This record gives sequence, structure tokens and C-alpha cells, in this order.
Amino acid sequence: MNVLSLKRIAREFFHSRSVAEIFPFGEGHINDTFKLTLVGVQEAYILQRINTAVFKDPEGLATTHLKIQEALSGQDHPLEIAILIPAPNGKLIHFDEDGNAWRMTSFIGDSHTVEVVEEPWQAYEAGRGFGWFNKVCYPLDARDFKEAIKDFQSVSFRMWQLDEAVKNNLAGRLASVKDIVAFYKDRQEAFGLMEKLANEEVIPLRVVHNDTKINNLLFRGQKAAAVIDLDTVGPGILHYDYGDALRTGGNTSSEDERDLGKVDFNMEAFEAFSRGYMEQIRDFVTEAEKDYLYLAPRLMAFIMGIRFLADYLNGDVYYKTAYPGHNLSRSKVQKKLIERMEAREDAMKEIIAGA
Ligand code: ADP
Ligand code: GN1
Ligand code: MG
Repeated sequence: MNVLSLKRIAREFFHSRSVAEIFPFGEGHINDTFKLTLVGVQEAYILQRINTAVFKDPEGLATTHLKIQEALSGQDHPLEIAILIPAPNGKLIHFDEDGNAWRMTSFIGDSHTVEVVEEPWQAYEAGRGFGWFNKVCYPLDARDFKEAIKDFQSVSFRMWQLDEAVKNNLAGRLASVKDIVAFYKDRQEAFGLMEKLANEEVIPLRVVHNDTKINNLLFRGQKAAAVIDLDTVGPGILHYDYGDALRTGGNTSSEDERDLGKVDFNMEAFEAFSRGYMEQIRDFVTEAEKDYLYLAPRLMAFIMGIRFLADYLNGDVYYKTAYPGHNLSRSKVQKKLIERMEAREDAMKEIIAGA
């Protein structure tokens, strides 16, 4: 997208204002994100082209976003979310002539993301931030929300996708990854357990974020300031949010680190995150939920490990990649994290009990 076309899209939302500056922003894997400023306006904005290959119903995303905005209204909150900016005709999603779907939101000013947690306070704040989001969603009814992506967190669906990718071997890459495929296949039963408990409602279905990777939280100074990327908000279990945040925030390296020697599960970050998280959810978390929290970071590393691996086998069609083995590197990192967490199961249980 060139700057002129982007400015034309931005004008759909701000008829009477000229764009001062617009440029690509952030590290997301799915949407195309741009930061923009307007002439004579101090606040900045975020313009996003929604990836409609991934999100088939962009207007549904806006509906969900509005529900969260509404849940937050009328009360002061320690954190915020980005606010949707409608076009002058009231539309929240603008479709351009090529069928691309665009949305505008407020920019969370004076904020930054953390890609790798280096200090315990960052983990504590992340726990507080995502726990806050779960608490805000607690009064909402999961039946009023649709899954943005069908079977998004389903282990059986993700395993089926991996099996298909292995069977089709579309990119001709199978021979070199047979042992990694076997690693994940070996654990399929164990991780199916959580899905079973959710289906049987032993673990309650709630409205959750479903994509709490650490860079979907914004910090201001040394405080968590905002939860962003609400596209996947919908039915789910707390474990998806707790687990995904720790799969990323508890990783001593980045999600795509190629030197596996640098990848480890950071127990100090795990402890601090769990403390911040529990402080927020303690009034409504059930005993059954608590019993399985220790497994959640592993579950989410498992789900992501097979999603990255399937995308590698399919020829990198889902995630943004920077080089041909990028998805494989990501999958290997998840494998290493699972191994490190398996070795520390007892310690993880103890930390959760203490939090
Ligand atoms: P994706 O679905 O592609 O991950 P995100 O909505 O997470 O898209 O946006 C990508 C990145 O852009 C975020 O990780 C963050 O750095 C930045 N970002 C997105 N929305 C905002 C916002 N409202 N204010 C500040 N930064 C934002
Ligand atoms: C994607 O959109 P982003 O980059 O925050 C993905 C998540 C994965 C993550 C892995 C809709 O998140 O499920 O955990 O990449 N989002 C979608 O980095 O597939
Ligand atoms: Mg994101």
C-alpha cells in the first residue's frame, strides 16, 4: 500500500481533516497496521486493514468491539482499550474498491509493547492487565458472542489441521520435520483433556480475549495501560488467556528465536504474572479452573506449536513470515517451551497455589 492510497482510506474516516503522516506500525502477524496523525490534531490514530482471509466477518469484529466498549462504560478503569472511530456515515468498517476491510481506532498514546519480558514487574503488570480484561468480561454472557474464527482454540481441530498438512505436504517440507510432528502427536491426548473439560462444562465457558500474546498489551511507563487486538474476543476459557500470555511472557526469548539454547520458561516471570493475574480474578475463579491453570501455558504452547508447524507444511499461507523457515523456528520454540514446562510441573503447581 502506498502512502497516497492509505491517505485516501483515512479520508473515509476523517472527511474534513488532512492526514499529516501515516506509516506501518507494530509487530502483529495478522492485520496490516498503520499509525497516523492529522493536521492540527494532537491525538494519533491506528488504521488497520483487517485480514479477511482470517476474519471472514469484519463487521462482526466491530460488533464485538462495541460490546467491550459498552462493558467498560460508566466506570473508571485502571486500563483502557482502543476506541473504534466511526466514519461520518456511522460505518465502523470501510470496504475499499478492492474489497479490503478497514477500521480506525484511537491510538493509545505514550505507550510501548514488551516483546520479551526481562523484569518481573513487566510480568506482574501483564498479569494484572490481562486479569483485568477477564474481570471486565466476567459479567458478559458467552452465548451472546460468536467465535470470530471457528474452533480457534480447539485442540482436536488444530490436530486435524496438522494431520491434513502432513497428508498433503503442500510445500514438500515434510521429510525434514517428521520428529517434530511426532513430538506434537505424542502429546495430543494429554492436551485434548482441557477441551473435554470445557465441553463438559467442568471448566466454565466465559467471554475471553483469546489472543493474549504479550505484545497485545500496552505499557505506559512501568504500568500496564491497555489491552488491544480484540479481534478474537469471544467464548473461551480463562486458560486460553492465562496460557497464551505465559507462553509468550514466560519465554526468555522471542517467539521466533533461532538459537534454541536461549529458549527457556522463565519461572520468575511465571510467578509474578500469576500473582498479578490472580489478584484480578480471585473473586470469580472456580476451584476447577484453578486446578488446571498449571497446564494452560503448556496447552497454548502446544496449540501454537502445531499451528506454526501446519503453516510451515502448507507453505506459510497464514502467518506473516520474514524467511522460509520462520514458522518452523516458531514451532521449535514452542516445543522447547513445552519440554521446559513439563520438567517443572510440580514447581508450577506450587506457584499457582501460592498466588
Ligand atoms: P495483529 O492482529 O496483526 O496482531 P494488532 O491489533 O495487535 O494487530 O496491532 C499490531 C500492533 O500495533 C500491536 O502489537 C501494537 O504494537 C500496535 N497497536 C495496535 N493498536 C494500537 C493502538 N490502538 N494504540 C497503540 N498501538 C497499537
Ligand atoms: C497471531 O494477531 P497476533 O499477531 O496478535 C494469532 C494468534 C497467535 C499469534 C502468534 C487471529 O496473533 O492466535 O497466538 O499470532 N492470531 C490469529 O504469534 O490467528
Ligand atoms: Mg496483535
